[in-house]
Amino acid sequence: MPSRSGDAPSLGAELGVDGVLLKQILPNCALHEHRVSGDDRGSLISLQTTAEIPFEIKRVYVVYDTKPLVERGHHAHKSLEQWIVCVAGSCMFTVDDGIERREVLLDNPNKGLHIGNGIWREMRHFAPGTALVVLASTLYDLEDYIRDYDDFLAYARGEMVR
Ligand code: T46
Repeated sequence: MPSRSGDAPSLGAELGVDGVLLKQILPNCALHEHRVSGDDRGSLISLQTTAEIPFEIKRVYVVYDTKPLVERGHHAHKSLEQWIVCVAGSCMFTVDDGIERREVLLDNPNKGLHIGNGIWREMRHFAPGTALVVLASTLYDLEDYIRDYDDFLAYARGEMVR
């Protein structure tokens, strides 16, 4: 269930010890700044469970070869938490917990968007060459998806959905 309906939030104060909170976007969604290790050879960002990522990473996927005029997402997850890094290009995320809807621009690998459970997300305005690396807290599970917005609103209110 979404965290605001009574369960403990899946993110927040318990965020990894090295995490720097840039902005709390929704109670269960936040933008963080990564520590960048740079030298004259270039830059490196390391993300580890418990150090930066406040969940065990069970899956990693990459979204790339994105098209400027398409939209992705348009779903929520019942349980899944994700940490999203835009490693090239930029795109706009819309996140929505059923009460508030916010937009977040991901345009630099030094930002990490932590989306907790029970958040509707949409992605659009992909710049050419955009690539997202997504760290996920669970294995791929089609049953975890809520794809209908009205079902999502019902879920956010604590009602049962299919
Ligand atoms: C999310 C946003 C940010 C797999 O086979 N394994 C996987 O782990 C995933 C995530 C997807 N797929 C397949 C399922 C579809 O045939 O890859 C295809 C595209 O997936 P989808 O339409 O779900 O992609 P997005 O970009 O709309 O959403 C994805 C994630 O599914 C979602 O959890 O939060 O990225």
